[in-house]
Amino acid sequence: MNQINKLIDRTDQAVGTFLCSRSQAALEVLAGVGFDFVVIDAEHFMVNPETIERLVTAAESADVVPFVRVQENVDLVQRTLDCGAKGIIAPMINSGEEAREIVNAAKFPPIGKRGVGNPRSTNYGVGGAEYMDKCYEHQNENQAVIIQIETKEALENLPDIIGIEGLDSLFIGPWDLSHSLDQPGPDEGSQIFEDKINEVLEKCKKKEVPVGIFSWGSKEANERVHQGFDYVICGADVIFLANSAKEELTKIRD
Ligand code: 3PY
Ligand code: MG
Repeated sequence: MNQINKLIDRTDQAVGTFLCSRSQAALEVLAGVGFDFVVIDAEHFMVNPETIERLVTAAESADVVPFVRVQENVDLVQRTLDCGAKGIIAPMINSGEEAREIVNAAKFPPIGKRGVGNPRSTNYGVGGAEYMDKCYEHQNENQAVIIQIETKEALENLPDIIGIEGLDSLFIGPWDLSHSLDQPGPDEGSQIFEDKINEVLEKCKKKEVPVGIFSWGSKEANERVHQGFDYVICGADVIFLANSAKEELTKIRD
């Protein structure tokens, strides 16, 4: 069972958040307060591969599931999963072809074309060939491939994207989607925008593909859960820091 389904099964409403700061301490705090998963964001922040490995390792000790949002290339996908991340989120995927490329990089044959090796996720091969084969099989099942839907083109090509074997979940990026649709942001209640979100949700439900969405804060996250989303990624370490710092400072200054 892939990580997304495991999370949904365990909690009924899986909640994750982004880690933007590259900080191990922040990751451990987020784990400590009970987030189900943390997404290390290498799309919008300068995170090098060694830092990804360090944070994935720290997440294991802190008992929180580590996903990584990779950059818009496939190179990082294999190595991110090789170092032990429990899943990747690929942003800005616009077609079935692009989604297939991600699945190819993330899944071993026969589902994809990921190359085998003896990385951290196979315990460096010290258990021998048979053990490594088991690792590859386990990773095909257990490492989640999450495709981000956040453009007009992706909506148009949704039927091609959604049916791809090896794709474990879709995740809506509402901010980019609102820009791409030339609609006001998710916080401004555009009906055209909400209709599009509902369309994705319904199509995923029909195909039994787990679907998640980003929310800036808890109010929006609760609404999305009630709407039927299987999981939410709510906020980010830097957003929480900004919110509580602002609140405390205002209380002193006011
Ligand atoms: C977006 O809203 O565009 C995102 O990528 C959020 O994760
Ligand atoms: Mg985005």
